[in-house]
Amino acid sequence: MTERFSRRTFLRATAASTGLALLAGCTGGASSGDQSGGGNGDESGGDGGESRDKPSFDGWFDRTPNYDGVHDHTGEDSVTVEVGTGNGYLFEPAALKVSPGTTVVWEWTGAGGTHNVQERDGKFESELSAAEGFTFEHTFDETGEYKYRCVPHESLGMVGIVVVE
Ligand SMILES: [Cu+2]
Repeated sequence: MTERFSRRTFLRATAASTGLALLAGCTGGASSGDQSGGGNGDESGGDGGESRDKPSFDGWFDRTPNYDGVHDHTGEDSVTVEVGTGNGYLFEPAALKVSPGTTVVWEWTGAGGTHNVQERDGKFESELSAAEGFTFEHTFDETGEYKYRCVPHESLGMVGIVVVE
C-alpha cells in the first residue's frame, strides 16, 4: 500500500516537472530562433552557444556590443581573432579561452581604419596598422587573464580578453 502510494506520488511529480521542462523549452526555443538563423556556422558542432560562460571581467566589456561570452578554444594550437569586425571597431571573438602554449593570431580585416592590439599591462603589443591581412601573434605560455585593447578605439568598446587555463 505504502509503496504503491509513493509510486503514484512520484509519477505525478515527474509529470509536473516534465510539463515545466517543456514550457521552458518552448520559451527558450522562441527567443533563440533568430540567433540560430543568422548565427555562427562554427557553433553547430557544440551543444549550442547558450551555455557559454559570460563573466563581466570587472566591466571590461561594458561598451563592447559583440561580447557574447567566452569562446572555448582550449586544446587548439592556434586561434584567430579578427581585428575590425562588426562596425569596424571590434575584435571577434571578443573573449576566448585557450590552453597554455596556444598561439593567438590577430588578423586585420581592413575595416575601421588603424588598429592595434595592446595588452593592458604591456605583456604584448602590436604595431598600428590599417592593412587588410596584417597579422600579429602571441603565444600564451602562462595561465591567466590577458585583457587587451585597440588603443585608438578602446572608447568604442574595441577590447578583448584571452583567458589561458
Ligand atoms: Cu581599432
